[in-house]
Amino acid sequence: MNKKEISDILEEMGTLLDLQGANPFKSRAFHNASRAIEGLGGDIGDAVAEGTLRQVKGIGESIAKIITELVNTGTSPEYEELRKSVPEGVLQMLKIQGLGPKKVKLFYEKLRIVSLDELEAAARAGRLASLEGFGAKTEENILKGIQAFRSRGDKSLYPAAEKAAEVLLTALRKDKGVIRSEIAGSLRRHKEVVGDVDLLLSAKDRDRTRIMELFTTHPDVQSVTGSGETKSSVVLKQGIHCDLRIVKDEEFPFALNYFTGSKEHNVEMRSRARRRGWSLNEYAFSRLEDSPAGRATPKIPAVKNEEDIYKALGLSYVPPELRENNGEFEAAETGQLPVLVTEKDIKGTFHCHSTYSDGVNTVAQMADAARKMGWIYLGIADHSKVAAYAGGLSVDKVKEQIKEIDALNERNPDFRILKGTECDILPDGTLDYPDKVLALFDYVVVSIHSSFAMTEEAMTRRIIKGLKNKYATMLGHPTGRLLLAREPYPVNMERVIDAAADHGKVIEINAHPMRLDLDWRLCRYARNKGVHIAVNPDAHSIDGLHDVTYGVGIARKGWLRKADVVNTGSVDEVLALFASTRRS
Ligand code: DGT
Ligand code: CA
Ligand code: CA
Ligand code: ZN
Repeated sequence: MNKKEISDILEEMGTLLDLQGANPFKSRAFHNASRAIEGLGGDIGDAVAEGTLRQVKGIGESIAKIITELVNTGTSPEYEELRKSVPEGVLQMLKIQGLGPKKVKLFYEKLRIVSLDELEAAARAGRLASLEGFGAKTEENILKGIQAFRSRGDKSLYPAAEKAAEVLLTALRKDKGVIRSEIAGSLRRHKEVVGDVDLLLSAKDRDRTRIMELFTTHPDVQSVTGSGETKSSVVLKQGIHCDLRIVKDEEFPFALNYFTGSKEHNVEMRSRARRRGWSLNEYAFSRLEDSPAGRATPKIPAVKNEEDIYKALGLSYVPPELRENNGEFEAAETGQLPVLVTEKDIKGTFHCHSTYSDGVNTVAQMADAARKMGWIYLGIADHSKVAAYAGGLSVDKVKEQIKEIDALNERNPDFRILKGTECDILPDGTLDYPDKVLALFDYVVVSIHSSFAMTEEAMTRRIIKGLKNKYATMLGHPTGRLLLAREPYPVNMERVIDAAADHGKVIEINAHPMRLDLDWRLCRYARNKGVHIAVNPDAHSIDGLHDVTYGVGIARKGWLRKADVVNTGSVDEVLALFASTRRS
């Protein structure tokens, strides 16, 4: 164990003692010791071995004993004991802004709250206000704090990371010394959540220091966690971590390739280079001393951009989204990489809400916005009747909406509003409207919004039963996950996809940045089974329509081509496909 680890454990022990309501002198001793260790010069192992711990100010006999145990064995009985006394989730609550041990202790002891989820539910229900000194305002602040903690976490949702990257890059590009610049890392690979943002640029050596300073002093930067000539790291005000690397321009393609990753992709790139007798790193190709190809080592070709690196290795250019060592090398070797769907291919979308249920814009406003985006159709799929909390539609309302849409369509023959519903799959797998109502729609999105607590087997059967309904067209947000906030419900997605294939049903990629569900890892499986995918924004407003872009990113990451995505088709093609889903 190193100094940092020991210091963290002492700090945690102090906090655990606070939570237990122990003698404040005792807990303070641990907090003090933690700081003393953090600031200790030299090696902690040496201090233990030489028996000099007691000479450190702030470290008494009992804490010296604990540190010795930690260094020698990696743990200490006293620490283990303390940890057992307080549930994990209670410690997590301390990470919420404004919550210290005193308040958390109250929640835990008076209300038996032992996790963030429970704390959130209690704040929502107004149960915290029953405690002395708490009111609606504190509850509101706690909810805000929980939300901030979740969006921060260790990771960021894609749009927040993308926005941060673009703001920084735009600022840096104003410097005349910047030659090339690019987003790298998981963001460039279009992962659904991003750990840290990686930025890369090329510049002459003499310009580096100035550009680095531009980065570390940017107004969005909250703290600088590392700074050097070629790499700096910062934490932004929104809590997002960001690395900037500056390389020479001739190194740029290699650095871009390396820092785009993934690690697994890089490993395979390197091993393919080795087989040619070259080494490959973030700066260049070079000749291996002990080349397996011996004298026959091919000459290293000139590299001007990333394409040249792939070409040199006998590969076609691999789009960043596919760089997960997930079959892209085999495909790139044989010229079989897919031509990926693009945003320009999208002609409309299907899963959108209006003021009839919980949307904020009218059907006409939504359609108008879609037309302005260059689309030729828009599907409105409001909630079904059981979803009362979301303004689910009665059968009368359904008929009223259908009439309104028919009238709008008659007035605007150049644009088609499609009549859909987002119909709940009830716990027993039946749908929330009877068949004769479902038959009124052009299509039916079936989804789950309640009764999540089921076994995987029961949930899988429930979804398959709902999807198999003659009138079901497509499955909405298949796992119910909310990225960085709510886990998926238990469901065997392979079996659901198999059922969709057997019954000719569509599955959506819900493009809302917190969902991105169907997961990209399953898209190719679905595609290979012949399942069509719809990219749906689940828009509750005009702005929400633009989320389609995130869904297209996920479709690309899932190897989908234009023909695999339903909403690249014309109105007639879409309606024909929808009709075909009712045959089974
Ligand atoms: P993240 O930030 O966790 O969402 O994921 P990445 O992929 O952005 O990971 P990050 O920021 O740690 O590193 C950026 C890229 O740098 C990564 O995708 C591949 C490359 N890289 C980093 N560490 C290693 C390594 O140890 N080996 C190899 N081959 N590549 C690495
Ligand atoms: Ca990263
Ligand atoms: Ca990084
Ligand atoms: Zn929904």
